[in-house]
Amino acid sequence: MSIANDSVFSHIVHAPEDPILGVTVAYNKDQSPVKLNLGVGAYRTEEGKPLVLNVVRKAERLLVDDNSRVKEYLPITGLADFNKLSAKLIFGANSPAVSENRVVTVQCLSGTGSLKVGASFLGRHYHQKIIYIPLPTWGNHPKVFTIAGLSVKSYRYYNPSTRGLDFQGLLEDLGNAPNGSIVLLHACAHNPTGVDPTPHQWDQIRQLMRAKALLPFFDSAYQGFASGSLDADADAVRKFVADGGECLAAQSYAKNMGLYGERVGALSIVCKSADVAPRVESQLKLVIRPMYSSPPIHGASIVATILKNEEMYREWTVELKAMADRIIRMRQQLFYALKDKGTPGDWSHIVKQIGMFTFTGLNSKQVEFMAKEYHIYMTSDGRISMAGLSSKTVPHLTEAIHAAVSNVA
Ligand code: PLA
Repeated sequence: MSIANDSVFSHIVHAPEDPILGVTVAYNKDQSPVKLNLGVGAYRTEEGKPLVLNVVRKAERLLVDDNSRVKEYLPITGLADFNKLSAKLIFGANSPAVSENRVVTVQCLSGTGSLKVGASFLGRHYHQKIIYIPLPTWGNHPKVFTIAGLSVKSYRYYNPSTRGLDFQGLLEDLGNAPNGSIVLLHACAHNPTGVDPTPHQWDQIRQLMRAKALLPFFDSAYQGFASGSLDADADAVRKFVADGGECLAAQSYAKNMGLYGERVGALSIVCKSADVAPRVESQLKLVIRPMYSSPPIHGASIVATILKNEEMYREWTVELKAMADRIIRMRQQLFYALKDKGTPGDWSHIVKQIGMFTFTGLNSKQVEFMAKEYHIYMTSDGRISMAGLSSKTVPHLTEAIHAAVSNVA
């Protein structure tokens, strides 16, 4: 009898690749010298290379040269300095919620880990087990919240015909949500659509949500990447905190500090009163301890080093703005290239949308065609990472889009 056939795992079926990370797998297999990966949202330089910020290199050198640093376990909640500084970064330097000790912040494994810890906490301790997520949203959201035992529903967000916000649909769907439901909101630079509510619309969303006691859970994966300003990109979150109500916020340093693989992030829970906060924190520790015990030390130390040093912080904001500006330039270059070429269709959404992605409107057949004929890779919903584009590759992408919309229905 063959041993292979006896595997206790022989019933297991092969799972499909992840819709976003699987694009990189396909790209890696392609042998073409002109191949281009616009799938995953990872910043590239004009030369198409990954970027480690100068200020990050500097912080790492300081850390390495500091012999007083050791590799002991961090507390379950992570590096205390990092947590304080992260709360300040998202809620603002003068946030009353922070100074009144109403905010609990725990270091987590990047944005995904922060969402996961928040979701598990809510699944265990929050009375309403329903979460509303925008349609569409980042593909990992429904998975993270379902596994936490929450029932995932969606609210209308994007209108394909206007390529803008379906604001009426959003208000209707949140208006019909059961009281107390959790609502996932992208803090800025909505992924995948690049469409954000205006400040006035945010205000209306906030008022509706507070009136129905809907609990906001902000996903802030792109602070600084939308406008180039860390403060402007935190505006929506800060408005919700300023009204005295409660909310959760998941922060990621993957994009804005380029710390993708270091997995640095934070979950904050803003409570109404300072007496609740320590109890919430004690329960977060019970979520984290059996999951991964305590978070890694290196990435959080980099972030804390930069955030607490005025000079390095300033340097970071300059480098961050340069990344955001390059993305905006890519939008303009692609838009004008398509216009000059006379590519059928209205492409103005490329310059109107913000953040890392353009939601092109290309359909899955056209996406497939571009991978096959032009070796250009993107997610099947037609989302392209503008951060993966450069002046050198804009013409090739323009050719490909032109051919796709001209030849594939
Ligand atoms: N939230 C949103 C809205 C995101 O777009 C991403 C990353 C995350 C959270 C998680 O990021 P982190 O765990 O690395 O901090 N989205 C990427 C990568 C950039 C991915 O899918 O993992 C994307 O291409 O959509």
